Amino acid sequence: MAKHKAGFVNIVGNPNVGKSTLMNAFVGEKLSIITSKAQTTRHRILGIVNGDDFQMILSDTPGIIKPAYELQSSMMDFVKSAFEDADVLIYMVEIGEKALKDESFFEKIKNSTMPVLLLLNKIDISEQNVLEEQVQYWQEQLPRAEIHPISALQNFNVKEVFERIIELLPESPPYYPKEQLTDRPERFFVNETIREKILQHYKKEIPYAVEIETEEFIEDEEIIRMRSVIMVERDSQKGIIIGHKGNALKRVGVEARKDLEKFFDKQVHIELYVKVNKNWRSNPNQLRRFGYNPQ
Ligand SMILES: Nc1nc2c(ncn2[C@@H]2O[C@H](COP(=O)(O)OP(=O)(O)OP(=O)(O)O)[C@@H](O)[C@H]2O)c(=O)[nH]1
Ligand SMILES: [Mg+2]
Repeated sequence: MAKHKAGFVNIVGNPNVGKSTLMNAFVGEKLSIITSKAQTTRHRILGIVNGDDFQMILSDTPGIIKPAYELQSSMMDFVKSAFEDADVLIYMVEIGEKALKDESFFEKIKNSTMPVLLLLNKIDISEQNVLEEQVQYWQEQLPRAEIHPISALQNFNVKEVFERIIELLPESPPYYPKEQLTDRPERFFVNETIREKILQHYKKEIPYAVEIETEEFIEDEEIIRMRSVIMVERDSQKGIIIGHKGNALKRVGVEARKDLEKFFDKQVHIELYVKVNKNWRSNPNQLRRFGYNPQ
């Protein structure tokens, strides 16, 4: 039998390029939330793909930005950590994009000694001649990188890239038990599902001022009962989240419940309430409490 391979495959890139879409496609589960808004992902999230003779440990990371407040600095710490332990680095760009939002990260990619796969995503919305021009551009920028055009959304070239990553993985015993899919507890997925609905339904700054904490998660034979708090930074935001006659909040609850029933494959009852936690995203203690501590 072939020797066992295992390693860390870390996905980095600008916001909204499709990093989470790719990780979910590789894992075959919705581990990371996906929306059309930038900064959807706030943590480093592991997705583990197990085969008889390999274990691929993927990391989805937040999109690279220049941080403006503490929460964003912590998000960039997750990205930095992803440069440090990668066996294979996936740098994802989307069609039409020219450079990373932060040049220091780009220099890190340029100077890294690990294998770099540059994935040019969203080719389903691109013309052939644009695609060729982009491949050439990135080849000049990163001569050492392997370039693969893909569509993470439509699963184009995703399997081929997956096979190529396995080739690049070092020989190693598995790092995690073979049945493990992620490093995150169940409550994390509850929080993220609720946050996804908030990103989808509220405008401007609201989703970025929100953090979720699931206080109760009780699984019975038939049903999982959960209670989660939606935290906002200011009183005015609380009213917006709740909405007229509570309708906006109700919608978040209904949609999150449907997704969570699919995710856990069980009936779900979810109770939501809203609380003001003044300026939590600039407060180091609060950030630690919500799991944004440097790794
Ligand atoms: N047309 C097209 N859209 C895509 C593709 N991959 C992802 N998207 C869309 O791009 C948007 C962002 O996708 P995400 O996977 O959330 O992107 P991300 O890089 O994880 O974003 P952040 O977490 O905010 O950094 C979503 O609306 C996706 O549906 C693709 O291959 N083609
Ligand atoms: Mg993401």
